[in-house]
Amino acid sequence: MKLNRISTVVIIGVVLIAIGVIVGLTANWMPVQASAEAASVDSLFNAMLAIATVVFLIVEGGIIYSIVRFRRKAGDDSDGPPDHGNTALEVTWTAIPAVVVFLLTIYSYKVFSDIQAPQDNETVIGVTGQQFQWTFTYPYEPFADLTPEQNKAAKTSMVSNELHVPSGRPVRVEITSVDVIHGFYVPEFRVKQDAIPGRTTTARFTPTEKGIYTVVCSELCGAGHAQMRNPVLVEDPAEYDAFIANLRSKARLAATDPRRPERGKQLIVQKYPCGSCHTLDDAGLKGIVGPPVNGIATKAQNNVDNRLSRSGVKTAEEYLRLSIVNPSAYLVPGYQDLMPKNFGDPSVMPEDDREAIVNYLLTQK
Ligand code: HEC
Ligand SMILES: [Cu+2]
Repeated sequence: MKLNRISTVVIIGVVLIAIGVIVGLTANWMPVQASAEAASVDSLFNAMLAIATVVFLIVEGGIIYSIVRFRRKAGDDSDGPPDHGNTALEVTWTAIPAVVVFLLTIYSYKVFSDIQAPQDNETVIGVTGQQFQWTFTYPYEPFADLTPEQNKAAKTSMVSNELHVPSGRPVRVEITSVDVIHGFYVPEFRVKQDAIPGRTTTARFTPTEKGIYTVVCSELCGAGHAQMRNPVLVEDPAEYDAFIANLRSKARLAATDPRRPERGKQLIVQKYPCGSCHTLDDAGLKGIVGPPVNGIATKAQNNVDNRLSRSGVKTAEEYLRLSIVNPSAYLVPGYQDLMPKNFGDPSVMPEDDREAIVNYLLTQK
């Protein structure tokens, strides 16, 4: 009888483990593996999935078995027998999971430290999270013929809202946020790292699969969280170098005449998150959280809704500047006070950027 029960338990155990292994080996729930690190993350995930499958079957199977086997007989209104536990059983069901969790800890730590290990010749790209857009800052080599100030200005223009990365070269991203906590997440790379204001976090990956992916935000960060998606382009190293060269020539132009309206347009589209809230046809922005800014210069000049007088300014230019640095000073009727309050901070938006944007908006008649 006893032997019989033991062999039943062993057979059930073997069958459940076999099912777990099959699920772990055949599950294909992840998107394409576009980085060198993806395979080891997937192996870890599948190992956990196999174990979770066995646990799930034991727990759910036990519940269903007990519901059927120990169902109350008709007319039996007696209490169940008092039960004071079973020490051997409790030790077993504590010890086995403890060992499993311990092994998984070692395995996960190994995978994590392998993929975070520094590599030679890393391409370092800055990542900034901001309600509601990612911006990427690329490496800058100073121009020999520019003054230090001009080089400084050019450096702040090495930004894009597209993440371009060279296939086959190791990349390190240095991530931060200027407002709330965001999460830098590229599922195809199996990379996910929090973006924390006042701190720099890092993540490493080596892109391997050419293509266009998406970096999303994995922390609920406000009204436009779901729009916080930017393209990721894995390119041939030569294409990537051409992208950098192009950014560099734009940065050079920005350094010598930083307040040009065309630069303002470029900043609105590429550097600042205006498009996640505003519609502006001229720049291709399609946000709906804030008012459309088509024809904003004319609206401001004509003092529509008394916006100039009510915000205490005289000219359209002053009004537009105030709308950016102190959005709460005057609220456009029908809209809430949702615009970011940190554009007045020069570390978030340098003066030249702000003036270029104002100059650009003044062209929107
Ligand atoms: C998180 C959403 C959000 C972002 C990002 C945002 N805005 Fe706004 N913006 C608003 C809202 C909401 C209003 C209306 C309330 C108010 O007037 O402050 C507004 C108002 C404005 C106005 C006044 C419009 C009018 O009709 O008078 C201007 C100009 C403006 N934003 C420009 C910008 C620029 C430039 C950027 C990017 C640097 C930007 N906004 C980014 C939400 C946003
Ligand atoms: Cu976010």
